[in-house]
Amino acid sequence: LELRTDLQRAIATDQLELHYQPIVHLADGSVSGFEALLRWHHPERGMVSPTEFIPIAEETGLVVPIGRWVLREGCRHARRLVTASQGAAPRMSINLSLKQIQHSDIVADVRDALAESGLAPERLVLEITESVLMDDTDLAVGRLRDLKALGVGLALDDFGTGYSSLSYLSRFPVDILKMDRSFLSEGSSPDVRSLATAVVGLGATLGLEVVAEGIELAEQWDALHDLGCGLGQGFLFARPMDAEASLAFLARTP
Ligand code: G
Ligand code: G
Ligand code: MN
Ligand code: NA
Repeated sequence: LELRTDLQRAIATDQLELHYQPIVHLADGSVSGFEALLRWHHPERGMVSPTEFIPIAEETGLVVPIGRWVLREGCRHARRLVTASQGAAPRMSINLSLKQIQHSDIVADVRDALAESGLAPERLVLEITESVLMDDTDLAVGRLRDLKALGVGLALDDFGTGYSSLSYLSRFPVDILKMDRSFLSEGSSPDVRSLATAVVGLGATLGLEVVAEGIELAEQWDALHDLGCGLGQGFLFARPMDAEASLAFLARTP
């Protein structure tokens, strides 16, 4: 497809941009950090979603330079947010794809992005999905251990949607579970609620932080806080926003 050729040009011509969505403490709504979400402003098609172009980037290998750009830009902006913050310094979460972990020198890329930005490693969280854990286990375990050794945090994204068994959790050095938003989609349905309860309990048992994704309603916030879920993300708190807006958000939401 022509999107492939266009994607090659996207980095060089400044068509990529990161937006940032806050992750908040459910106790009081204060900011814990932000998740960087990639946006592509295509010259003719307008905004192209990452769900559309990340698979193309993976097939073509473009995910390596794109991912490297995301790491550099995300860390650079995170450093600005840390400098601007009045309270606890916010963390930055960055999504990594399977191909990035397999085919790039991801450890060097992360180390370089940290060094270049001056961001403290513990302020960076790398989000991976269960597919990373399942695909090539030995390679993935090795890479994740090397990343952990840099001092960054690791989050398991979309947790609960894949096929990974609980045994993965003991083999991979994960710090954070991001509970998929499908666990909240039925709102107050008892089944969904009991699944969310199970994930929060699992996090507590294993000493992992839990982030509930996709919170859209005040009742969901209340229910999750009552369950003991520490962190949340969703349209109720804020939609993904551009870099300047994220600085303003941090300034008014300590
Ligand atoms: O951002 P939503 O805004 O539409 O993101 C859609 C999907 O794209 C999510 O699953 C998200 O994890 C993924 N995504 C967003 N930004 C990035 C990125 O920088 N790298 C990778 N690999 N995936 C991303
Ligand atoms: O897979 P990942 O968790 O990285 O995807 C993040 C995606 O979730 C982004 O596309 C983001 O825009 C979307 N998102 C964030 N908050 C909400 C929400 O409250 N509701 C819905 N429907 N999507 C959300
Ligand atoms: Mn994510
Ligand atoms: Na997710």
